[in-house]
Amino acid sequence: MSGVRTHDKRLLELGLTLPGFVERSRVVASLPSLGLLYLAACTPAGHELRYFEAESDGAEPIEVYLCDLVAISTFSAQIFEAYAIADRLRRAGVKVAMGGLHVSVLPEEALQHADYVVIGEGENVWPAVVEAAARQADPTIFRASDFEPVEISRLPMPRYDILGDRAYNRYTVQTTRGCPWRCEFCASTVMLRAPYRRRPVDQVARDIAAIEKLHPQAFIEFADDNTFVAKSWGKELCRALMPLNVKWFTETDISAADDEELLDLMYRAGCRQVLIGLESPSAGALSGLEQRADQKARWAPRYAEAVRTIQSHGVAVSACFVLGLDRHTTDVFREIIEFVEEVDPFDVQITLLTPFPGTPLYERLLKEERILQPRAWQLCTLFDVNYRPTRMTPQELREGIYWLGGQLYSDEATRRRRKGFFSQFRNERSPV
Ligand code: B12
Ligand code: SF4
Repeated sequence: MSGVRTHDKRLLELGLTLPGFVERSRVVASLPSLGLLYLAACTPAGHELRYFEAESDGAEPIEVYLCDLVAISTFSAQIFEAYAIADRLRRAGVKVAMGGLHVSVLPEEALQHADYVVIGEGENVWPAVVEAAARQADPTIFRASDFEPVEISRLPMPRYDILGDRAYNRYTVQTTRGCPWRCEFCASTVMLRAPYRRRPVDQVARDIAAIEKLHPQAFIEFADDNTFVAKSWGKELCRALMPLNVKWFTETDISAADDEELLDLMYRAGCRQVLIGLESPSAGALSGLEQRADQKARWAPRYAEAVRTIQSHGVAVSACFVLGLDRHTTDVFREIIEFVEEVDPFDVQITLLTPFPGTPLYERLLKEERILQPRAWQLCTLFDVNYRPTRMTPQELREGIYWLGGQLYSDEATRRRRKGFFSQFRNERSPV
């Protein structure tokens, strides 16, 4: 399902006027679903495969009604659109299977709309779903844990070839699955409950080469949660990517800054930007947020230096902040501006604390009776407030993101940061 989602009207309006917002939504407006391309690669022989996008208006293309079985991949923000599509398809006699992050945590909810619901990673389950559909089996829930675990070194090549000629801004490749950390609010692949795994680097290179053959000079986005946890594997990956001469973007934690050889290799291998979840500019608000080792609070005192180190190697940092953590007062908006002006990350991303279903955060806020509209999954956009913060009101939080967005994404602020990035990069490169 294409497109980005926000319901907050003021933010939508701001999105149309602030250059930084517009630029970013253009980039992420549409990416293909890598999960579905993996399923396509795991489909038993003898079936014809087609890939369709339901556009941002939630409408499905008419051709989808010609299918016998439709696989829908789900995130929370679009789940009601997905259910509506599933209901229409089933009324027309088409079988529907659903999987992905949302239905993996709420399978019973999904089973009211789909014939087959899959919990967890889809690759090894999918042939059984296809087989169930072929024999018109009754609606049921499939659990990945009842099948062989997905062997990361034997993932097939995603079927990029079925995407047709739709122009995507970027194409996604996975190099790792999961993340070793456990942030309270995290709704990423970490939710699929498998451990952190790295792919063999030659297979990653194989997948990228396949994309480049179909779409020369395509920009690659790694659909990872945290790529460079293991530094020596990271270096191996970069060495394998160098000959491909591609440009790419990924998400990683701040520890990438600890290894300058890695940073150098990343730049030489085509890494042009990393997105890093700093979450808050200082340690105070971060304490307890990462629940395994309190890692984010431990890293925070080094944030400024780490961002500069990464950027000095030519890799731009998109610094991400989550607004509305329990220890945040309205001072946080100003603190973020101060951090950003001091450090000049190339890009900044601000989102609101979001209680995604299945996360420890959702459970805690529900218990504390702080969720404003329980089960309003359409608000899981990262830009809509659906809980009561502790040290400000929901409205103060909303006003805060409008104000901060205005400050951070103005032409002038964007230009200033970019200038800062290039001067950090140049200083490193010029002979002393
Ligand atoms: C790429 C990406 C996008 C792309 C999505 C392209 C697409 N059509 O899929 C774009 C840029 C469009 C996007 C947009 C948004 N995204 Co996004 N995105 C990601 C990202 C970085 C990677 C997803 C990915 O490709 N994973 C790799 C694949 C292989 O894994 P997978 O999708 O989980 O699939 C596996 C299983 O889930 C399962 N499976 C999946 N689908 C199906 C279907 C069936 C039938 C079966 C059997 C199995 C199955 O099998 C697959 C293989 O094992 C994730 C972060 C993350 N690491 O997950 C965030 C993430 C998914 N996005 C998120 C959000 C919030 C959004 C937006 C709401 C943001 C916004 N305000 O607009 C929108 C919603 C978009 C929409 N239209 O619904 C959240 C979602 C959390 C949640 N519970 O919903 C995540 C987790 C980021 C985060 N940490 O907050 N996003
Ligand atoms: S570091 Fe990022 S991906 Fe890992 S658990 Fe925390 S929020 Fe999730």
